Amino acid sequence: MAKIPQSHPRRKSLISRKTIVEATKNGLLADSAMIAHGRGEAFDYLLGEKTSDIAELSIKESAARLKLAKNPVISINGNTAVLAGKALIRVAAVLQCPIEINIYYRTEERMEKLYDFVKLQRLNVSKEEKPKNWAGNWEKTVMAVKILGREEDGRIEGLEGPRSICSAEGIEKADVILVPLEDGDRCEVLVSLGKEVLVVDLNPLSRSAKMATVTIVDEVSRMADLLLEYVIANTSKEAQWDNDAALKESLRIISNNANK
Ligand code: PTJ
Repeated sequence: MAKIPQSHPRRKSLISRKTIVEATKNGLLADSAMIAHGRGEAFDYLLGEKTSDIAELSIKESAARLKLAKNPVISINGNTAVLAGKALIRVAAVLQCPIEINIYYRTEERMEKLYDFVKLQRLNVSKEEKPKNWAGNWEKTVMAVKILGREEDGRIEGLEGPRSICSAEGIEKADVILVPLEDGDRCEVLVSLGKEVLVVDLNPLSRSAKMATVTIVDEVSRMADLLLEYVIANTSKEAQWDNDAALKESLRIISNNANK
């Protein structure tokens, strides 16, 4: 694949594309991963390829809820692992919560490949400098992050077949779940089970965006870096979070950009 010049105005987007293409070749992603990514790209383009004020507020709210949770978990699928896996491992380390690999198009082969991939990401993150404003033994804390998902010993009540499979120690037990690029049905069921579901989705019109407790309408790797800052900082949750109003604000931004 051709080298992307440093000066290219859409360099980050092209690098993400390259990451998705290479991860597909390596068998980490679902067949439809590129379609999902392309849809995300289109919305990101309309959003101006930057974190909006409302997205930042949703990230802050999500950070506060994850910090208040008794059993938080970060669920990652194929696209999320390759685009934002390392950043979300940093977040999990600060929160001292597990990462659960939970994939929609579940095959044992993909699960094993993703497990090895995320395990290597964890090792690499453990060797990094500790994040700014965070105190403690970074290497030990990162290596203590559990990577769940392979054990398949939990079930999501209300879902049938492979979609119901989860980890008993992860999603089944969790009270607050951060789940980027979630599917609408599962999001609805998780909310109906009384869990707080924090979704990341560039499409403010998707069913999952509408069903979630808090929707972060932002690109997953961009938001993950900011989420790390907010889980380290002292943040408090809003007295009342109006997710519909937040989604309307993202739609207003898209419409404004389209009319420029
Ligand atoms: O790894 P698996 O098997 O769990 O499969 C993952 C995909 C993403 C292929 C699967 O969940 C899927 O098909 O998802 P959908 O139904 O296409 O939904 C993906 C949603 O994520 C769409 O609404 C996109 O706009 C959004 N999206 C895509 N890329 C990004 C994104 N949102 C945030 N950041 C992105 N990079």
